[in-house]
Amino acid sequence: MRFIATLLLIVFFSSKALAGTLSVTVRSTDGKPVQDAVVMVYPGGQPTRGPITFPWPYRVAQQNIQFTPFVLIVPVGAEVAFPNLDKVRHHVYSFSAGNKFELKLYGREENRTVRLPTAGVAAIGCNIHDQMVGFIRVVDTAYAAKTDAAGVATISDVPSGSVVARVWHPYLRAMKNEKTLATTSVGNGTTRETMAVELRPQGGH
Ligand SMILES: [Cu+2]
Repeated sequence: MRFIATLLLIVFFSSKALAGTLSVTVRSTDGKPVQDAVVMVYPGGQPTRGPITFPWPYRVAQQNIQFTPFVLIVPVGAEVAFPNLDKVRHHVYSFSAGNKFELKLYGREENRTVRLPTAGVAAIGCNIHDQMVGFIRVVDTAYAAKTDAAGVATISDVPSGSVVARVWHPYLRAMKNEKTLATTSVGNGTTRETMAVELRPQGGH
């Protein structure tokens, strides 16, 4: 009995220790790399229990009459900062269900923070400048990353085993702007996947 218990513990801890990297390349149907796609990985199909932290700042600056970055990933419940680095004032808002907010006109060097309580999307705009468009993807998994200029997102330390992986982009032509990746498992080392997506014309939001 004790032997079996010990064996089970060894199996449990060794399987916990195994982790791999998932590298996803997102391309448009005409073969071009798609930047700013968000890849979300759910080990065992489950959201992360407990606190989630990412190494990048939870921050959307207003600079040169634009939101920077265009797409930001934050964990559910995160406090997001909205510093205004412009000389003009901005009036930032989101009408997205579950993550609505409004930051009344505020000026240069001023900062505001907002808590985003709901997993999903906060599409942000500015009441003064219609061309200002940005997106915050609020996630309930610790395993998420954004594609770079080459269309590649790399997610490391994903526990080995079966996973559900989803790709989201604000202009992805699909229900909820999201597609599920065919990959069903991550092993040791790097698992590489490619997804082709159809995007709506830029600015067609
Ligand atoms: Cu503005």
